[in-house]
Amino acid sequence: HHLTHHLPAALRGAEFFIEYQPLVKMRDGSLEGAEALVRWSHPRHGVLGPDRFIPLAEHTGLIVPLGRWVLREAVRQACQWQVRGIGGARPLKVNVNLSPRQLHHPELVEDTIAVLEEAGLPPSSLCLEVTETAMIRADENELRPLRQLADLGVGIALDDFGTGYSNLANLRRLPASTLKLDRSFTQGLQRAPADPVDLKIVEGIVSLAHTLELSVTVEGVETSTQADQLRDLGCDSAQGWYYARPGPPERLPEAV
Ligand code: G
Ligand code: G
Ligand code: MN
Ligand code: NA
Repeated sequence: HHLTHHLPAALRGAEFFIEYQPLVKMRDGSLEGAEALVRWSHPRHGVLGPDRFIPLAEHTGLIVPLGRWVLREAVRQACQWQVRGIGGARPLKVNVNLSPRQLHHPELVEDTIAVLEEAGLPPSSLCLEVTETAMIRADENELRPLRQLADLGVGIALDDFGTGYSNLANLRRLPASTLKLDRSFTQGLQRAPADPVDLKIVEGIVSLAHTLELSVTVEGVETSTQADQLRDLGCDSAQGWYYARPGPPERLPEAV
């Protein structure tokens, strides 16, 4: 694949950039932080989304240096927001996606600590997102680094939750602090009143999450109808086009 071929040079040549999508507290609509989403500004193909190159980077192992670059860049950015007092009294957080391959990397914990210390960002201002599927597949050895980071105060989010067929009892053994409800659930709440079964399913997941002391973030909120229903169902935070699309870091202060 020719894109695969050009990944290393693209990383050296700084062709990647990050957009940030706001995360909003549902209770009062305030800005809580943002998810870092990487893009590739390809000299010939234009801007490529992560779905075009993350799987390739995973396959070749380049995801490790690329992921490290995203982490350093996003942490540095969060630090700038905090220094400039954006988001008011509560310090803004940044969410960074981790690929399964990065979970297996022996230096994940050291690298993450080093990046946080270098920038001077408190660990609690960083949240690492790992897909539910990757988490379920992880064995104790692979969960240990996440647990170490969680013990330091780093948030761990179960991304795309509800698509991975978790054994629900299994959730107890995961070092997660947040469950990110997949946007397929949000889509079920497009109309009001929504299908009562769809409502009950979300209600059940939120209740289970809160019992396990996990906060719930909903993905893919596109309308006020969805936002209102998800807030009433007890979801804690939200992300989606209704609030803001992913954008450059300069746009975050006025995003919400
Ligand atoms: O909004 P967007 O099309 O950028 O996101 C598509 C997918 O790409 C999301 O599921 C997100 O988890 C993933 N993604 C975005 N940025 C990164 C990244 O830096 N690392 C990894 N591993 N995945 C990412
Ligand atoms: O990590 P994750 O898969 O959740 O990455 C977010 C992905 O979802 C990105 O591709 C982002 O552009 C996309 N996205 C963010 N908000 C919305 C939304 O409100 N609706 C839809 N359809 N996609 C969204
Ligand atoms: Mn994500
Ligand atoms: Na996701």
